[in-house]
Amino acid sequence: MNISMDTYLVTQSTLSEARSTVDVVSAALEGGVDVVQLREKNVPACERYHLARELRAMTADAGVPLVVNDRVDIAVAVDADGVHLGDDDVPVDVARAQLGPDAIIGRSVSTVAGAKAAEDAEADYLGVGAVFVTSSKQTTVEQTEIGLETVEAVANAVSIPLVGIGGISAENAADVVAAGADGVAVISEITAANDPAAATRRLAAAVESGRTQR
Ligand code: TZP
Ligand code: MG
Repeated sequence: MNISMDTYLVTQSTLSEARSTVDVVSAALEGGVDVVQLREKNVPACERYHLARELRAMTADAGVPLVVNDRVDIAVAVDADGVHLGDDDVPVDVARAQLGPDAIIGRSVSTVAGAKAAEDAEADYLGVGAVFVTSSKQTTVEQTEIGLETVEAVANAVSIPLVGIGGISAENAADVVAAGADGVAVISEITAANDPAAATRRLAAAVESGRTQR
């Protein structure tokens, strides 16, 4: 897979008081974001589909990949570039059969064993986290912080690209990349920022700086 993943925005409208998801994505695209993932866990499928269509048009204009969280059907319906899957979703090979060989299929992992399994299943990239404590992902299970050590261990164990996710900001993004991540995925750092375009640029600069620290 040959796409840049330096800065990766995961949408979650519940974390933006000031703006709609469309406005956040528009600003992030203006700031040069590399990948957009439609997440929106709390939005009904019909709304998620309409939002996906809108984001598809915007990201296509900007030449930026759009990935849909969880829902292979919505990804197919809006001609998204791919999907992002986790433990609760369909397996990577099932999504691949639906989406075809060129689709970008990402997999959330939090351990080295999970990362190797995802690579074996031919995922295209990994979302590794939660790197730091975050309140953005509400689960029934206590969210555990895997830390930079696990990012480094995963980076050493697989050869597919990986983005760190969870509690990442412009202040710690360089450390995540220095530990071996190819980029950083964020919700709140961009979504809850006063200026999402500027926040995106700051993150990109931090990623660049992390790369020089390897
Ligand atoms: N997966 C692991 S942590 C997380 C997800 C979706 C939430 C990331 O949100 P934030 O606000 O960037 O910490
Ligand atoms: Mg999922």
